[in-house]
Amino acid sequence: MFAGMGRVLEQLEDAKSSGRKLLAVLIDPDFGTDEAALEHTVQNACMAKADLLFVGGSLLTTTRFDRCVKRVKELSDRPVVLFPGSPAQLSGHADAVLFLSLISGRNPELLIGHHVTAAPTIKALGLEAIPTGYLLVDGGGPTTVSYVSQTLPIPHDKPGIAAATALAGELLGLRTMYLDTGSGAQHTVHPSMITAVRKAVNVPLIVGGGIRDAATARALCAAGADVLVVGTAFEQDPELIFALSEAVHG
Ligand code: 1GP
Repeated sequence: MFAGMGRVLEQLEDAKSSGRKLLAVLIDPDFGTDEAALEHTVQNACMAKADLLFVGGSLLTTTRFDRCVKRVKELSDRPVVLFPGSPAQLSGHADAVLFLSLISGRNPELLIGHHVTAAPTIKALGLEAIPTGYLLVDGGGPTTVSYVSQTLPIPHDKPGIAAATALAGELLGLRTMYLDTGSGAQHTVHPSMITAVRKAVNVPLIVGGGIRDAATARALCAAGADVLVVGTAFEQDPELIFALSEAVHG
């Protein structure tokens, strides 16, 4: 779908305007230390025509982040986009980086601090930075991201808070919104919250956390998600990617 790579943000915007839904496969760099599993996941992602490969995680325990991104890029013909949990997760082997502001939280380091640290490196590496409002939503229990970020998620049944937060992010100039219940969450973002945010903003909506089956993927796309991100479910069952890709692409 993304042959002849252009800027990733433009590709997201084009897909949104034409109503094409996208699937992003999230690769946890720690999982990526298992070379055979990494290779299998990336090959499946390409065969299943997943649209994007995200690499990143809220807690990094491997020292081989750059090598993982390089390997993903070598193995795939999809755009590789960093989803960094910290300024340490940057690599010139990627095509773009989600330049994340955790706008559901009130931790200044995640609203501007890490950005100051990362900006010179992003420029030096020549990475496309995609200004992204990150909204952490309660998915049924504490997640690594809520603990590591030291922020409170938006309650799952408060779509109005999510909509107002996303609108503020759009007014501040952010170009995509990422609604996430966190990796391995019990529940996905509720479709009614996605619809409320969809009505509030025009930017592409990325939705992730706890997506494990095709019916859920279809419901989240129907509610207004433009990009679905799936990580944990593919680590547990690499073949699931084929059914989810079909559900997203219709
Ligand atoms: C996490 O949205 C991603 O930030 C993906 O979540 O690992 O639960 O698919 P899962």
